[in-house]
Amino acid sequence: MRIPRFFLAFGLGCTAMLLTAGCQQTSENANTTATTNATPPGAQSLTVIPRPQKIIDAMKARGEQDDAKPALKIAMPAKNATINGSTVEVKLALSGDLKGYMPHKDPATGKGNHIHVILDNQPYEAYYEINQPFELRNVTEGKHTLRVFASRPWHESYKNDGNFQMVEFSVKGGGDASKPTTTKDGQTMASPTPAREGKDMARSSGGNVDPAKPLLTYSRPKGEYKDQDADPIMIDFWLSNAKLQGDGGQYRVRYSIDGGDAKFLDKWEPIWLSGWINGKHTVKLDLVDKDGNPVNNGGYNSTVREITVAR
Ligand SMILES: [Cu+2]
Repeated sequence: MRIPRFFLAFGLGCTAMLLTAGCQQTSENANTTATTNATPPGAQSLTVIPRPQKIIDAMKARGEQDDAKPALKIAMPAKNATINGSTVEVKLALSGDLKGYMPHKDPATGKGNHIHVILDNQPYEAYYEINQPFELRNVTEGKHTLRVFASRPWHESYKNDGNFQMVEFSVKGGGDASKPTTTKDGQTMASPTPAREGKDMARSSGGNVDPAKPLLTYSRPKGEYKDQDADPIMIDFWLSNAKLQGDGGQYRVRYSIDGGDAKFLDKWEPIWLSGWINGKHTVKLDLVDKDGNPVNNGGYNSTVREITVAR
């Protein structure tokens, strides 16, 4: 059958337009996954909103806990300890003015007070039952840092002195994330997973951090945000040896979403951002001085995390 040239050209044009539209959609949000392609394309416009009412309600329901001043100590690993093998046991001692604050996961809701545990500059792991050690598994050989601080069920950290602790330690004969956990002799262990809290860690090594110098510790957001948890999303961080401009100091925390414009946080408190579109996003936090210059401390003061939003 003969197709008139006009229709042929029109058809090709449509195909080209469709292809172009597809490409544009992809490049606008390069990390959009297949499951989120149904989302109408559009620019994301984020706004800082006040502390959400559901968190205000949760604070009220917790009595005095929000005024607690937890004091954490890292009992293990000891400062500058060398750990033989790839499993690092973390033991913490919690004291201070707790006002009823105690880490624990409610089995019904899967939520509760918990400690944020950060190996090197990886995303934190949540640690709930602190009467038992937390295991960092498959930790690679070499020098590492461990940072911990107490947090609330909605992941906002307590920001009092003494709540943040950091130690440096080393691992000898460490793990390899691509291999199963093995014994010293190289045999696969019969029961590699004890009934303890813990996590297989990604490969990383510790930064050359000076604990006496300004240090920005990225905490939230991380991971996957679903449904009502995906809007708004909280940014939260820990700050050591540095005061922000709005708190009478000279530093600022600069943040950028999806590589966009730099915005500044001048008070040490969380913010909530509303307006996320589905897909993958990056969140970058940097500590900068009064002139806007990055303040380096072992590479930890500039952190990018990828998160996934699925509303
Ligand atoms: Cu948390």
